[in-house]
Parts: sequence; C-alpha cells; structure tokens
Amino acid sequence: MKRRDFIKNASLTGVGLTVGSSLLSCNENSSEKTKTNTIMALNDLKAPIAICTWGFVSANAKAGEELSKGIKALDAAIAGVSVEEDNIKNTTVGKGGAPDREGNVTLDACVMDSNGDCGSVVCVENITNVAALAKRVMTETPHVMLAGSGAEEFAYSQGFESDNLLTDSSKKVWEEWLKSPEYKPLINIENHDTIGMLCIDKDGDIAGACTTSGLSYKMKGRVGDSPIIGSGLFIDNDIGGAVGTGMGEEIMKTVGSFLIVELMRNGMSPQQACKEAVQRITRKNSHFKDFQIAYIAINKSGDVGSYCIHKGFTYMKYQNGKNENIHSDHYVKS
Ligand code: SD4
Repeated sequence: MKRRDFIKNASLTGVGLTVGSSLLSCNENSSEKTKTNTIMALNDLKAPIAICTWGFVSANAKAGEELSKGIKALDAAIAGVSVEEDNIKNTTVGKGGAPDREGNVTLDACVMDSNGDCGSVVCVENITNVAALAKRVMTETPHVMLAGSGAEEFAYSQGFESDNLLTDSSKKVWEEWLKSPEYKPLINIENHDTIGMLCIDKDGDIAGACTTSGLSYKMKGRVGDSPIIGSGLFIDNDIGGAVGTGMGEEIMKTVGSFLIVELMRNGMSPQQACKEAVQRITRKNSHFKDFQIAYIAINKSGDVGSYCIHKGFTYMKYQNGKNENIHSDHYVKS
C-alpha cells in the first residue's frame, strides 16, 4: 500500500536522455517544492489536532492528550476511539453495541495511517477493541481486511480477550424491538453513533480510525461503510482525511471519504468537500430525508469541516488543549 513514484526509464538514446534528465530535474524540483510546502504547512499548523464524529468528549480528549504527549496520530486515534468501544453506555460502538436482528453484536472497524497503510475487521463478535484489532491486521498480516470468525481467531492469537458484548440493557431494548413485526434497521439522526476520528500529530502526520456496531437490528452478516477503506474512512497524508457516519449503504455507494479527500486534492476546503459529498447522495436519492449522513474532514493545514443531511449532528475538535463540540451545518433546513 505504500505510495511509489515511478520514473519511466525509457531507452536512453540522445533525445531520450535529454528528456529523461529534464524529467528528473523536474521531479527533483517538485519534491523540493513539496518539502517546502510541508515545512510551511507545519509552521502554519497548530498541531496536534484531533476531531471525531458526535459529542464524544472523553474519547476526543483522550486522543488530544495522547497527541500532546507526542504519540503518533494512528495510536492516538485508536486510544481515543477505544474509550467509546469500552463504554457500555454507548449502544452503537464496541461493548454494549446494539445487536443484529438475531441478537448477535457484530462490530466493524478500520484504521488508516499516514503511509497509506490500512487494516480492517468486519462482523467481529466477542472482541471489544476492534480498532486496535484492525491495526494488528495492518501490522501483523499481509492482508487489509479480516472478517467474522477469522478476525476473531486472529484476535485471540494476538492476545485479545473474549467478552460478551451484549449487555443486559441492550438485550432488553432489542427484545422490545423484536415485538414489532416490521423489519427496519434503526439509525440515529441526532444521537451518539459510530465514532470516526482523525488526528494530526506534532509532525503533521495524519491518521484515523472508525469503529461501530453498525445499524441497530441489521440483518445477520450485514456490514456497513465504517470498516470499508474509502467509504467510512480515508487518509492521504499529502492532502487530509475524512470519516463518515450515518446510513452506511449510502456512504458506500458514493465512496464518501475517498471522494472528500479527492475533492480536497482538487482545491476544495474540508467544509466544501463534505458538503459536496453529502449532496452527491441527496441529489440521487429521493428518500434522503429518511436517513442521516454526516462527514467530518481535515486537511494538511489543520482546517476542518463537516456537513450532514439532518440538523443534530455535532463533532468534537481538540486543539491547543481545548476540546470543543461543534454543530455541523446541514442540508435539510426546515
Ligand atoms: C453503518 N455507518 O454501519 C454505520 C453506522 C452509523 O450512524 O454510523 N450510524 O452503516
């Protein structure tokens, strides 16, 4: 997954040599330019910064504190999101997450770092800290994604412990839901939900993590956007990063987080890019009022943005020791 620049080595004839060396010097200039831009960006940047979806105050503070101690962006993001994975009162992430329609709590998570490396786990049972597990997939296997029982077995081989993720209170709510004969997965429009986090560390490197129990009462085996690289999360350390929350099916159809990073590459601010990514969905889907989609994004200079369909989505931003909750702009105004 490492990005590599290839300079085409054509046969070095007289003309070819001239073209080749001018290409080379052009490349050297542009790498100098990138270096200068990076130094300027670092000077302007008030890093470290951590942002995350929804009002997860403690999780974002944890990431901010880790970054302030000099911890790298990926480990800070994982430490941050683990706070919510461990929080049994949060019914959409980690232990205590709402189960599928058959009563199984299945978790999805992914991570992506500043080298463009990534790891993901989908539909995992009995393991609480799935973002940390996704990192192990990235660092300890030749793969990007592990699913179901394979991911669970891998977790045990890495020293993770088995846990019962279905708490008594989540079980009670699910049993209530079962009484209604109509199958409809539930999604929060203005409540705590999936946690997606983006961090910039003191070196200006960007990484992120995204973790969720997915839609409440989803079909068995259903996987949403959150563990899909490019949908729930995407990072390009030269440009920025984005994460999504909401109806995963719609995010996947538009590869939302990748789209946002590409829009930023083409000159949009994080705010403009998040807005455009939401509007890609609202333009094509006449039922957009029935679900929520929200994105947050950060660019290499530390500018942040957010946009969602419905009022009610907020995100956290930690910078210079200040951890604030910010209301996102939204598409549906009435
Ligand atoms: C999913 N995007 O599984 C997640 C759930 C979520 O707001 O974020 N809900 O589709």
